[in-house]
Amino acid sequence: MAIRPILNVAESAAILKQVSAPVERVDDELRALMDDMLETMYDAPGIGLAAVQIGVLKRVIVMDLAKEGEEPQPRFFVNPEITWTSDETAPYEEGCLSVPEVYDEVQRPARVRLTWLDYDGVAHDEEVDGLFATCIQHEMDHLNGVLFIDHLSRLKRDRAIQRVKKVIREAA
Ligand code: K2U
Ligand code: ZN
Repeated sequence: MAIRPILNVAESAAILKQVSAPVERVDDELRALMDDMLETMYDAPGIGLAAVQIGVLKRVIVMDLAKEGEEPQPRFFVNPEITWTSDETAPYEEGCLSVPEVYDEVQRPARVRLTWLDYDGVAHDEEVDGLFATCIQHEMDHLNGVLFIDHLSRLKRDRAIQRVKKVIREAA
């Protein structure tokens, strides 16, 4: 297991804007990647992470929605697909590990139906809501080269990128 650097929009926008490729097979090499993604996410800390955020253009997401003090509940999504979205939407104050120190409200479908392969390559098909629905849509956007700031106004998006550039400059 290894903690990998997380790409940010100020330095790696070209990679973060790319569409990730489907996974051919769920094997030990892919499981090693998912282990690294999970360790990197916990270290950030975050509740979700897409492979593109550590520079790997594969359609893989990890997530853990367990709250502080709860038993960790890691989830692995290989080749996830959203097959249905509710008309009803829900707002959430989103952040992103690739857009540090920027938070803003994003409206997304409140419920989605999701298919995916898990850590062992077993297929799943579930309808989800709440933070699970919000987070998986945020991560699926990453797999399609979309950041949550792309859902904001042009002015807010440009200001967000300027803010990240300042945050990265000051961290250097
Ligand atoms: O993709 C990422 O950068 C991780 C995201 C996941 C996420 C974004 C928006 C809404 C839900 C999940 C976050 O940076 S993880 C940080 C976080 C923690 C608690 C609640 C929301 C975001
Ligand atoms: Zn993100």
